[in-house]
Amino acid sequence: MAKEVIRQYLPLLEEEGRGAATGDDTGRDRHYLPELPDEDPYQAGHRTCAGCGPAIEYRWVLKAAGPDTVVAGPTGCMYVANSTYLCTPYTVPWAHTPIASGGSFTAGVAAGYEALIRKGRHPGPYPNIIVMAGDGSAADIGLGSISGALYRNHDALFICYDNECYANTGIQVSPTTPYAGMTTFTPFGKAIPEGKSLPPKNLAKMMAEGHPHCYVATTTVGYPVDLMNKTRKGLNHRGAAFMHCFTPCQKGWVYQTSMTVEIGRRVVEAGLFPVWEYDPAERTYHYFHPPVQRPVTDYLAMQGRFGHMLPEHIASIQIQANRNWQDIGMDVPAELREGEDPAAHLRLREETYSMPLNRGVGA
Ligand SMILES: Cc1ncc(C[n+]2csc(CCOP(=O)(O)OP(=O)(O)O)c2C)c(N)n1
Ligand code: SF4
Ligand SMILES: [Mg+2]
Repeated sequence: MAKEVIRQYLPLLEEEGRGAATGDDTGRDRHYLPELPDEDPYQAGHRTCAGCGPAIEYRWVLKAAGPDTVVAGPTGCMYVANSTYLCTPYTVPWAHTPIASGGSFTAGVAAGYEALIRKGRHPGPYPNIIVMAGDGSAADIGLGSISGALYRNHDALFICYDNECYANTGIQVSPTTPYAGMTTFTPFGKAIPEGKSLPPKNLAKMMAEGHPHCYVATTTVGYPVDLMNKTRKGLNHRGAAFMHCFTPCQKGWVYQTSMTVEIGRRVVEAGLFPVWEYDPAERTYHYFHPPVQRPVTDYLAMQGRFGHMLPEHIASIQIQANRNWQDIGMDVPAELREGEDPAAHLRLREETYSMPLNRGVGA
């Protein structure tokens, strides 16, 4: 007789008090974390760049998931920089997959564990099964295989760590590269002064709208507790879950290495990366309303990849941000409305912007 497949349950971490997102007035408490597990299934000693956003995301995700976890990683920085010959930073089983097949590989792992447990050939419980794919993989080359696995509802967590470029092969444009983001394939010049002229693909909304039975969430490395709780909710969800995590790439975006977490917050406060959860039971979106709303220049001016932007490019990003504020049910303050006019801006490299309160070393 088939054995029962027992699932794990991961309790949620405390988000109130100093663990919650705080504003400029109350201090940003970027380094405060609640009681966390001691285990670090993603250990130090890997070879990602200093300040690498995806490495921070990997660490929090695997800390939240714990030791009874199996991970897959399609080709990208987080495969190449993490696994040199005979050496990986993982203390849990980990597999590299081709860039196109993160979804199908993970579907196979999930179906395999179910079968082994039912047949009594694995004692269980069912492990946490996670794939962490870059944006080039999840939003582009491997999109079909991830969509297929979500559609078939395999019990696993599918994550896109989004550094808004094909980083590993030399910072090429990807579908999630923002408008005006400079990459080696979208240089600015006389013909196209903004660099990238297309808007980014809205991957997370595509996944939620297209797979309404799945748990879908967005988060950033600027909100570690939110990131870990969404990891746990995705794993606790019986069936397929998808999480889109904004992860700055220090090398590709050109900013001070200590600013990765700050940029992960500012993108939300600038209205450029809405943080939300989609609940498949109610079929509704729950939007996070940040305590601070900033002009987009507070975010853009921290990064060299936007340094070429002209006033009309900044205004067009502010228009997009203002639409996002309305979409998530927030008012647009007059100051941000004024930013829709190119006459309100200088060239980006001449703009002044507010620096973070908690400056890190070297900031
Ligand atoms: C089918 C295929 N095309 C191209 C490549 C080359 N390639 C290796 S890593 C990489 C970049 C992947 O980008 P992303 O998924 O965003 O991960 P990141 O490097 O940014 O972490 C590419 C294009 C490949 N390995 N396989
Ligand atoms: S290039 Fe970017 S994503 Fe890749 S290791 Fe460096 S900081 Fe991380
Ligand atoms: Mg990428």
